[in-house]
Amino acid sequence: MAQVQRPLWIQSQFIRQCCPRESRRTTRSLFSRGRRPLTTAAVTDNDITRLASQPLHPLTLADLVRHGRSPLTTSQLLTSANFTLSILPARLAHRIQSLRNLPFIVVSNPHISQIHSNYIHSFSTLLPWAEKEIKTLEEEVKFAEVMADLVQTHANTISILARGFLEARKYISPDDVTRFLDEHLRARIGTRLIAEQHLALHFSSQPHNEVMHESENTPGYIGVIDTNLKPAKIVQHCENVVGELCELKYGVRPHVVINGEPDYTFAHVPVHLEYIITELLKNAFRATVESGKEREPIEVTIAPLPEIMPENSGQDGNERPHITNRTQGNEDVASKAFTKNAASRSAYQMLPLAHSTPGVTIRIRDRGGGIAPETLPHIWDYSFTTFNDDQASSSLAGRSSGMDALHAISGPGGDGAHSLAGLGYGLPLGRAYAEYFGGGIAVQSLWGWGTDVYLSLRGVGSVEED
Ligand code: ADP
Ligand code: K
Ligand code: MG
Repeated sequence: MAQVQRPLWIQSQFIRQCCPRESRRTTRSLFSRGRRPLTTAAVTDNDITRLASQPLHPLTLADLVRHGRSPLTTSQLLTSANFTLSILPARLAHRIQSLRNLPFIVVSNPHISQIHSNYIHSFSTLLPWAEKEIKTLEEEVKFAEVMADLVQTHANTISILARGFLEARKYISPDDVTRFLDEHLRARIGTRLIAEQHLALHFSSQPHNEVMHESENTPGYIGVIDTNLKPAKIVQHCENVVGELCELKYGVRPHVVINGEPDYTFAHVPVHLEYIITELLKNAFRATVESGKEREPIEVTIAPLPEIMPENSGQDGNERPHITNRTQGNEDVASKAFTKNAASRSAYQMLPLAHSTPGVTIRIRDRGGGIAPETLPHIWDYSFTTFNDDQASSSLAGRSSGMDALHAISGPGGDGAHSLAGLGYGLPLGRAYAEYFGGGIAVQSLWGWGTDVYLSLRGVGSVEED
């Protein structure tokens, strides 16, 4: 297909955020090449109301992988761009409205209002495109710049929101915060995924690209989905990252033993898995060291799920697959957490393909003493933490808008990744990622002994069956 020159900054930023770690090859010099300003339009309340009144298109995995078969043709790339464009303005308008529905004193908080401004900015860059059709590759390049800007603008959201709601906690109940954040962050997962998917296709359409690593064009990747993702490899990588944080904080680190079926691979979004596993390992490492058990290994068991019974593999994205005996014990625990509030979450879940692969349960078992009974009911609340207040605010310190862009981005959760604990977002946001593709997280505490966390993930395709 024809090739069009595009600014390098979008490549470098995109690679940092979306691509699997082994394929990132960014250099600081790429960042210094400057970005050209995007065309924006003044945003009126009328624009927001008009676009927010459009129904939210329920996403299916088929939508996501439809345009991603290689070799990608020009028409597929344009179709992907137009599909992305048909989805995003309404989604951003909904987010803006939802922010405006918070109590006025909460939206006036400088951090929350920063998030509102970020949305208005992104909305203003999309507005010139809304209700138009992208017909040429030149237009597609400009649109890809808008997508890269969108992904970049919202990279720091988690810590900014965390700080904002911490400061505004006098004016809004924890339940209301959790309700808002749960919807907001789940919607954000989908919005980023759509933008990132189009960007990945955009880059993969350029086979001789000097900055792209070969894996973006490697069979096995469909945009940001790795169809040969090996959970054991992600666990090893996250063990190193979390181990460093742990050693920095406590001077010691426990080690991880992986068992079960470490060779298992399935189709999933690597950065999502990386986020979840990092958060679960952080919790396990912290508990293990704080209870003085750093010599006890953390055991990670990779247990592929057996076949899904066809009658329960429904299209509503909501039902857990029915699992046969082999992991029945685990499944009872996992499904308990999964079904809680499932109905209210479904609007922001990806609907699976009819024949999604069964997936895997990953059990993370630590000897860190378990979770106190009085703590247990709160662990899923955003911003609930047993890290003490000083530690919690130092986890946030210096980590908001002023942060150097080079350090700001560390996967889909963004910037909460630099400390071992303290935001209180690890479990609820990890669960939101797991549920996005129909999985879940369940926690089983043995108070006085340790904790088992069951992360169930459904494979995201059988993409050939679309
Ligand atoms: P944070 O780690 O920032 O505190 P999380 O949402 O990850 O936030 O966890 C919330 C709380 O749940 C933790 O503060 C801790 O009290 C408890 N918790 C989570 N995982 C474990 C574990 N493996 N062992 C003991 N307590 C845990
Ligand atoms: K929490
Ligand atoms: Mg945590």
